[in-house]
Amino acid sequence: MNYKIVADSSADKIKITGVPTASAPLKIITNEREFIDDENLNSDEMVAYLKGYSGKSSTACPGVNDWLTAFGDSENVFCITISSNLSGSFNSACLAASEYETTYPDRNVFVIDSLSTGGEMQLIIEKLEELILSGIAFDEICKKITEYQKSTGLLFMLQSLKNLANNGRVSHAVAKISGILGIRIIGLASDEGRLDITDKSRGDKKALASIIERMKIAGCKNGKIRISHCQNETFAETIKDALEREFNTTDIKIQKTGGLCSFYAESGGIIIGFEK
Ligand code: X90
Repeated sequence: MNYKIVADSSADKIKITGVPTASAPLKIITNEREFIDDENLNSDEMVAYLKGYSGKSSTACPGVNDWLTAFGDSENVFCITISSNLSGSFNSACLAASEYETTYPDRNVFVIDSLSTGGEMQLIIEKLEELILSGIAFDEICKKITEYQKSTGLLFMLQSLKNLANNGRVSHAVAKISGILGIRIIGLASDEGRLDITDKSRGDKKALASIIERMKIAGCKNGKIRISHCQNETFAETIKDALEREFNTTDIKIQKTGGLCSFYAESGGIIIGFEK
């Protein structure tokens, strides 16, 4: 029985090595250029280009064929998507899964709606790797991963909500506040997988205090934390040090946001997946 873990590219770069993986790319589209969020994308160049571009921009989720390509010829596939309340990715993954299982009746695909993105998807991927390597049955892994999802959360800190507002993922009224210099918008992925904005803090110091407070309230414990940043490595390191002290945890990793999260989190944005 071979296994594969597949996620859309909103999960950022997949780092596990114990089980084969594949990423289904989302796309970032402007009137002039189209960026495919795969390993060839230079997201810093994309962010720089977007800074100087004033026309319309949008994104597109993976199509059924992108998912089928990612499944490859694996017997057991675990497929993780960005929140179904933010994207059509989950829907197209479900269509791909049913086509795959109809064509190959001996194969299984379990599609997981992360109700989140970025670092929380990373945590789900890492837990799947652990469960697969433990040798338990496919159905058992499905049950355990569904249970695990209840014990993970996601916090974000954004300096601009422009692309989120222009694409209808937050209201323009809320986005306006984020245009004020020095303001950091902080929030959590809600239970329904939407952006739940909780704080507007001025400057990094106050933002850090709000981040810690919100993570405490959300039930963050001394488990794993996965931080992604869009061109904000210094502050990501500061957050890492503070969270290590606050939650007495040593398993914190930092990585750059991929294309999709860079587009929406924008320069300076930080996304934190954590265990409760
Ligand atoms: O299908 C598509 O075109 C993709 C649409 C994605 C829209 C939102 C992505 C947000 C990414 C922002 C902070 C994290 C918020 C997560 C809340 C569940 C990054």
